[in-house]
Amino acid sequence: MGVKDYLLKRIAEVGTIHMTLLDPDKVTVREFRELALMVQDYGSDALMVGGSLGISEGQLDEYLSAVKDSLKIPIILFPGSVANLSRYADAVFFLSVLNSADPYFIVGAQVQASVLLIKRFRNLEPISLAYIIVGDGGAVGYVSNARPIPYDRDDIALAYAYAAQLMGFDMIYLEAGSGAREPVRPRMVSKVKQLVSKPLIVGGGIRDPEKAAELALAGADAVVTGTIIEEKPELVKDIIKAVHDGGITRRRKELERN
Ligand code: 1GP
Repeated sequence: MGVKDYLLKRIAEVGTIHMTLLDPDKVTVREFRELALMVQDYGSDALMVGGSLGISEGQLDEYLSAVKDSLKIPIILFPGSVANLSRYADAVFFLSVLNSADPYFIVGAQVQASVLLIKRFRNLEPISLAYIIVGDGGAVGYVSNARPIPYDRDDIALAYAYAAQLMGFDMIYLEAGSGAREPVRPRMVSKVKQLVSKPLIVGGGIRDPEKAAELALAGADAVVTGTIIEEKPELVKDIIKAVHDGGITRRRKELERN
């Protein structure tokens, strides 16, 4: 089964999946391996690997080859640049920063990456992703020259997400930015989810189980956490459980309504 199909299957099973983002720039190879195995043990559904500034292909290979054979969950690249590809991953989020003011981040980098995917990384499964930056935006908002959507402008987020669906992206990501002071608001998630049927990923600034559960209940199909594993690793297990419990509760309510 491909990685996209696996993610869709897990979303169908638990309502909301949890994905862990690890940035190889912030940890050693050994820490990377320990954290990846830990989150797999805690029930995280996939490992996303990347960062806004990015590391070289050689370094990435070193990190990923250290975990590849021990991980059962898929490794999905979350590239900050075209240099962040590795044959040791299973898939790559082929992302377009839809609300960047710079066409390079909407389609330019993707054209460059396509050449690499066709010629050098044929084993990587591309999953197209509309990446929409909200609120704080964090480093990725700055680096990709995004015009972040204000936290309370659900209407603008919905318009971007619906456009992404019409354009045929596989998945949509509402991103407040790594380490954001405030995550995307549940109200925005639920407004987008009412009209958009593509899997909706939410991340950035999620630091506690309560917030993670709120986002799952609001309609997120996937919740991503990154920074918390560096700040308070003891919370990660509860966050993953909160995501799954929130998703299952939402799924039950949906079934009761229909
Ligand atoms: C960033 O959404 C992810 O791309 C994760 O954000 O590091 O704040 O958890 P945090």
